[in-house]
Amino acid sequence: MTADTSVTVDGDRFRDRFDAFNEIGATEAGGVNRPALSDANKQARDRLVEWFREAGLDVRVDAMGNIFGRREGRDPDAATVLFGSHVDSQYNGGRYDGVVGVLGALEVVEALNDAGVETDRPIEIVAWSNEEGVRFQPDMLGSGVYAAEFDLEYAYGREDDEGRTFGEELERIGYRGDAPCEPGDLHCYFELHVEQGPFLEREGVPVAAVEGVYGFAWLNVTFEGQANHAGPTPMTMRRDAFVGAADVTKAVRELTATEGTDLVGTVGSVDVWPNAINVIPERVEFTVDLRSYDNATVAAAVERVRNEVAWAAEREGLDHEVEEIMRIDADPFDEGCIETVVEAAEDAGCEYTRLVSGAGHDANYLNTVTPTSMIFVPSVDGVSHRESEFTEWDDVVAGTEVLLRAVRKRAEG
Ligand code: HGY
Ligand code: MN
Ligand code: MN
Repeated sequence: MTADTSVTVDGDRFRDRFDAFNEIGATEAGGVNRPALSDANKQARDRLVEWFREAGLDVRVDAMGNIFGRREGRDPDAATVLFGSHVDSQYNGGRYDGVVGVLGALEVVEALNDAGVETDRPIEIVAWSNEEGVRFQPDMLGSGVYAAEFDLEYAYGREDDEGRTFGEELERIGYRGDAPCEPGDLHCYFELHVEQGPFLEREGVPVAAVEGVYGFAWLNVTFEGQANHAGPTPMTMRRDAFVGAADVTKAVRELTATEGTDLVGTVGSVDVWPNAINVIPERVEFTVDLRSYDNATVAAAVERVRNEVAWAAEREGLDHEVEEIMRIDADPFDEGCIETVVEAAEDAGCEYTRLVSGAGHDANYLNTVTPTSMIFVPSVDGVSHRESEFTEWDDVVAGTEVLLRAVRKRAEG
């Protein structure tokens, strides 16, 4: 398909919509707080459904609360081109993570509507539920059920810190939809997303065709020691659960900071009980996030962390438990879809590069059910999962122009 510059995104319309949307759950520090299935997430969902309908899309919500907007093509029997991302956020998250991909997809539909373009294939845009996995682990739960990685019963039973289940909360916000959570006849999937790393900015390039996503494992580790008075208890009599957690944290850093490996590791969430200044910690529960583009590297790291937990427990006389919350394989995206993104960038006259994503995305799971690729735009200072997350609007528009062309290449003939 030759470059047709008559169909183009409206960057101002898109930015107005983006700013209005991010007023929902806005935080003082300029970020957003819209965790999955929260009241703010419901408000965001309601706004999306309203905008999807205004754009003439046929809206459906599936059993996991994934929201789809469908635009028919000339050939009703043709497989669907699906594209989108997520709108749930970290507790103190950024305005761009996920939202750029969902509102960018809507902007693509608006651009096609403005130009009166009818595609051959039907196209669908989507907002996946619970991509972040901060309130309900694991992450990418909505796309994971859709791709049959998890069953509905498991997903509905996932609990947040207050013991509320995913199923109850989905019901409470009115997004436990009737549509089955499973793929229809899909042609391919694209996802526009901010890079969430420093590479594109360092290269001075506005767009990347994403070749694949790191695999990763999430562990939940619990140490049980013994609470006691911080004063009179001799050091030789202590069973301090936090010392165990500190040892494992140090080991994760040593394990990942070794030269020549792409392995990264994070101890991100720590719960200490009783968490009092003058009481020896009795119980510490913490998470370990391990990632690499090589599955064997992740597997070896999980094994080593399990050993480090056992050794730390031994040294400090602690009981211990390691639960593997999730494991997802690294997977190269579909070469054909990567090529489509590259051609789309060339058609848009946009400088581009290729890279692999260290962040997980719904595209990980979509890639197991249909040919998939992603489009990245730069994150200023490589920052994400922080309220100061920022991407230059020209770069957002450049990425959306590439998404528009990639979708058209696949949906028109
Ligand atoms: O963890 C991730 O990479 C994604 O934000 N869920
Ligand atoms: Mn994201
Ligand atoms: Mn994220």
